[in-house]
Amino acid sequence: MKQIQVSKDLAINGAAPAFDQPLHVGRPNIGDRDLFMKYAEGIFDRRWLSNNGPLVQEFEQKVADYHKVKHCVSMCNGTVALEIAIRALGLTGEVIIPSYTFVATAHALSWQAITPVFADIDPVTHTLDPASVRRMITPRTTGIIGVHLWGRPAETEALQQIADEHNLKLMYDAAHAFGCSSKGTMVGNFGACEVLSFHATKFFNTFEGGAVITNDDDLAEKMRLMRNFGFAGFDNVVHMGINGKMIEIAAAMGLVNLEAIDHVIEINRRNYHLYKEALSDLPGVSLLSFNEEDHNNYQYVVMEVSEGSSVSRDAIIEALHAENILARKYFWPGCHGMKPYRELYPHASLLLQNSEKVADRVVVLPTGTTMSKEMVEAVASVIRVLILGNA
Ligand code: T4K
Repeated sequence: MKQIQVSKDLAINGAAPAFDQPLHVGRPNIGDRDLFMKYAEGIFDRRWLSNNGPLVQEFEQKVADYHKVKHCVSMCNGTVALEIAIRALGLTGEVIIPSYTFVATAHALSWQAITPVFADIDPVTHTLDPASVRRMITPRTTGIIGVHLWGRPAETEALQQIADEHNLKLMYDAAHAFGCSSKGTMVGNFGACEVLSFHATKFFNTFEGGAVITNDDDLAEKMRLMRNFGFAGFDNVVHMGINGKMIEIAAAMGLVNLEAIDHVIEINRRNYHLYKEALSDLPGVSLLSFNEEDHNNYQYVVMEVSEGSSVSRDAIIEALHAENILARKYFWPGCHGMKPYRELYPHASLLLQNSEKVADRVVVLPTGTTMSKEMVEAVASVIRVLILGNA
């Protein structure tokens, strides 16, 4: 790795990239490989590969305990988990979601012929603005899906109040929020149910995977049946269903990564604070903060670039990519700006001004166990050079 000191050292000025290999946002964290191999041997010995195997059951119990909820219904990925939760809750017609989220939140509804209606976000928290949610309610609305974006819980009390007043179902896309809490209550205990993602790029992964966590016995039972084609025992199909099952080898990865979770969070926390310290005095640049009194997983380091910055957000991304730092502008341009939804809602941006503003500001920086202290410092110094060199 090259030392970066002055602006002419940047790759966009003709120098070699700061890093020989690309630094990715979402590089997987992988726990003890020997333990994983032991689990794999057990799977082969038992010849039980899928369909609610013993590792899946053990994994579900541990994830439920971790979040202090009654049920964890594991699934093959977070998107299918969303789809099953939406169907099990009986959502139809229109469902209100933020536009500023990963597109899977919207797709999970559209895929089932339910209309996603985009509400705006709070520009500070990046989560659903309850006032905007209220404005989007129509006679066709059946539910709200809040998103705990970046692992920071949405405004759960205000959303529950709206749902209760209008007799709407409330659930959460908690894909980013494994292990997070709000005012001391663990994610999993808000709304009717909450959906986790264990995708490779999440700080906690099962290769691919997801789950719905809930305290509702009937809902959990229904989702267990739905993820297995609706079968309630041999030959007896009682629900519309799909194949949404988690496989044993994914659960093995989950059990291994659960052992490593404290270590991963500690590294993420360290990296976040290193970035924060190094970038805090830069004009026009700020890092999204976390409530340190709650549980956070710090899996996304979100830098916001405002008008006061000497370099635009897109120019920063371009310069970082030239240095082999593959920062991302998640979740630009917002779902309403993506082709399947842009054509449905040509005037949506009039109602989604905060979403558009935030989508134009965000740069997500690499973190996780593959990022050493020195690497984080080097990424931060590239950003410093870029901003201060152009001020
Ligand atoms: N709701 C929300 C709010 C979500 O953010 C997501 C997923 C979902 C629902 C749906 O959950 P899942 O169905 O995915 O379980 C990635 C992930 O694919 C996606 O899971 C995630 N959100 C989203 C935020 O990020 P992309 O399009 O950014 O993926 P990609 O291929 O560009 O990979 C990201 C970076 O990670 C790249 O720089 C490469 C690196 N990478 C990736 C993989 C898979 C690795 O280094 N190793 C790997 O194995 O969507």
